[in-house]
Parts: sequence; structure tokens; C-alpha cells
Amino acid sequence: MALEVCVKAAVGAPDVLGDCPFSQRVLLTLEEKNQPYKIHLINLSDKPQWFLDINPQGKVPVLKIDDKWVPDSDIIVTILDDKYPDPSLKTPPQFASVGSNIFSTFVSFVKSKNSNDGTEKALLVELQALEDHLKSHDGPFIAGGRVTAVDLSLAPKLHYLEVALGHFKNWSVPGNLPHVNGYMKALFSLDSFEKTKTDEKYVIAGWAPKVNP
Ligand SMILES: N[C@@H](CCC(=O)N[C@@H](CS)C(=O)NCC(=O)O)C(=O)O
Repeated sequence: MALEVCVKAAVGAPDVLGDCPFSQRVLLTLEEKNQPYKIHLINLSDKPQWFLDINPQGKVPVLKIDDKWVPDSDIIVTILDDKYPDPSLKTPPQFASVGSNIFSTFVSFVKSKNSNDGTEKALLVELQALEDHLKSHDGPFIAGGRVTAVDLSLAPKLHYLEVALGHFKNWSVPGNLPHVNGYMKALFSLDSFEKTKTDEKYVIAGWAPKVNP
């Protein structure tokens, strides 16, 4: 039975894929594993009743597998890797938390209205830690030459960081972080990423209400 997945629809465009890093992470996993799937775009500001019936928490992503609807990208990715082990996307445990604070520090910075509140610095600290990791290990990905789960979790987050900080703050990842810049290029040129990415204008539409509530 084909897999089905509920993901976020774009803000202001319910027929287009929206910006949700957890949704794209699941789509990336399905693509990397060459599993066909059917997408249901969920308008999060007007959730259909059938969606709330299968997932009362009302969050995306939700995957239908073996006739059961399963929420939460962490759980979904684990199930997919167990059920479809080839190719394995398991990240070696020592690399699993690389980059894990980048998204939260990006969110604080993009929402910040005070340029001296330390949020930019906090993001730069996390990006420097990623730079140090990439510089001292074989790449281009976090665990080496092969994409693994940690990369698929970071890819959408780094994309939103690039688009939203460029748009709202005229900010980009500094040139003195060449490994981070190269890593982002490698992620964004994956076929799986090309197929599942959200258009820049919908990334901006998704972040606008958070930046200017
Ligand atoms: N821990 C969850 C987080 C999912 C999540 O926060 N999804 C957001 C969209 S990116 C959502 O559905 N929000 C809708 C709502 O809270 O009403 C996961 O990894 O899947």
C-alpha cells in the first residue's frame, strides 16, 4: 500500500508545499529511500476535520504506513529507516547532535528587533561549531561522503535560515565559514532537496508573521 504523508501547505497558497522543516525532513527521507508517496497538503490555519481525526494534536508531518497514521518526524524517520533499510540513513551517534542548536538560535535572531541582544552572536557560535566539525572531518556531509539523517534534518533549517535572514535582515552566512557554505551548497544540490524544497517566496510568507507578529 502506498505511503501517504500530511505536510504543511504554504501560507497564503494552500495548493503549494509550505515551509515546515519537519515535513521536508520526512519528504527528504522518502526521496532518499526511493519510496513513492502521496502528499496531502494541510492548511495549518484551516485544518480539515479528517486531519484532526487522524491526528488530534493537529501537527504535521503525519505518515500513513501499514494502515496507521504516525505523527512526529523523529518517530517517522526511525520507522522509515527500520522498514526500508536500504540505503541506511542512520547517523553515527557521535555525530547525531552536530548543528542541533542552529535552528533555535536562527529563530531568535530572525525575530530579534534589537541588534545588540546577542542573538546574532549566538547563531554565529553555533555556525562556527558546525564549521569546526566539517573542517576536521571528511565531508561533504556531517558523517562523511554519504547523506545521513542529521543532514536531512538540517537541510530545510539551513535553507530557511539563508532565505529568511537574507530577506528580513540582509544577512548571510559569513565568508569566513567556507565549510558551512560548502555544506549548504552540497545539501541544496541534492536531487531529493530540489524535489522537496519550498519556494523562496513561500519561505518568506511563512516567516513574515513570526518576524512581524
Ligand atoms: N516534533 C514535531 C514538530 C512538528 C511541528 O511543530 N509542526 C508544526 C509545523 S512546522 C505544526 O504542525 N504546527 C501546527 C500547529 O501547531 O497547529 C515533529 O518533529 O514532527
